[in-house]
Amino acid sequence: MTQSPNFHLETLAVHAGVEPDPQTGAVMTPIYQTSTFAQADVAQHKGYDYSRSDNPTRTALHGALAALEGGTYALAFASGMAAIDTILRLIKPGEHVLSGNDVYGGTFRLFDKVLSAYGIEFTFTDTTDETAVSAAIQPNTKLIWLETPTNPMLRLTDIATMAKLAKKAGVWLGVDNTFASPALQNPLALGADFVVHSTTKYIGGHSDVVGGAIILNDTAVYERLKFLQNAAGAVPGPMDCFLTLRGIKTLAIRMAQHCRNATQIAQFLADHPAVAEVIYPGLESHPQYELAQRQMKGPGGMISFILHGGEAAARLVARDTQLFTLAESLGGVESLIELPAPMTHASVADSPLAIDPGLVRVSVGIENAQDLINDLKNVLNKL
Ligand code: P1T
Repeated sequence: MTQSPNFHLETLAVHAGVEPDPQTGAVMTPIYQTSTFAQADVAQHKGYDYSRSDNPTRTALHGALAALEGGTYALAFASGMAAIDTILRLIKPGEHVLSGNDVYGGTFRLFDKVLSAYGIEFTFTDTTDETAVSAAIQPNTKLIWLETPTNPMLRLTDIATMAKLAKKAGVWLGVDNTFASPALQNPLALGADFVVHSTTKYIGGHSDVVGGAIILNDTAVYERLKFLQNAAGAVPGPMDCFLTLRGIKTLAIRMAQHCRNATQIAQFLADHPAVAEVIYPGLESHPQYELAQRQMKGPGGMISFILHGGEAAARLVARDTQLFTLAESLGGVESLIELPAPMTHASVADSPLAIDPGLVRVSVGIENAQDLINDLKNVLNKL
């Protein structure tokens, strides 16, 4: 497909990065399930020599990811954590990273338990507070890292404001856009230097593949990241790239349904007497409702809530729903429910980032909204 900045997301999701196979005309990108490629002569090949360095199915995925985020370059990884880890390899011992204080538990663990030991300094700050971020920037700061919306508190950071701040300080801004997906928010357009995704989530969309991605515009930094990726080797296999590409085709329509369903469910929860608090960027009660309206094309499919019955009630709800499966992860077509404190965010338990053990997080799928509401109602009415 001729790439055009004028195509809308729905069109890009179906076509971007994908061309009919030059050999056969196959409309779907083939799964080039090969580790290596024949060479005509020593070091003479058709652009591919070894699948850690590159693979045609991965190349197609790179094209799709770059187009979705409106970036020049994309790199696909074996997981979201591998993508984040590769960006952090741009930072040297003695340099400083300013991270949001409400990031995914695994991201916190990587920063605090792994990379700190290699001499990289981290400060965890509330990135919703511009003054706090300004004050936390140090002479050796190289990177500001944030999620918006955050996992699992669904706090929002004004990306454009952070980008201005980062530019003024001469530091990079990295945004983990996993919760919004490229359908709802494009951080590069707002001034971020890197966008990261756990493509395991909305981009893949079917809970059948683990993957990650970095999208960016800077050529020199891209070359360095590509070098690091090949040197360290956390690449996705061809089948994983194919599954992710296949998922991307329906990203736009899935996100629209996730948003519609979650909006109805958040309202239902807010009205239910067993529920003490609902956190959802699409509710006017969200403290950053106005920012959500301005920065996001939709409020997303993730909802967090707290019950009057606290942790005991939360555990019952998570155990007893039928359509909402009790499981980690998010962003798939099926609805999931979990308790971040003992599950996805167990790694922040003993830190200042610890999550209320009574917080319930749901990833609202694309099923019928009323069926999902009935499932929650059945359990909540028993509390
Ligand atoms: O699981 P992986 O593909 O490595 O992605 C890590 C990751 C990065 N960023 C965000 C915002 C994430 O939510 C995740 C993974 N999160 C879960 C598995 C979860 O259930 O929250």
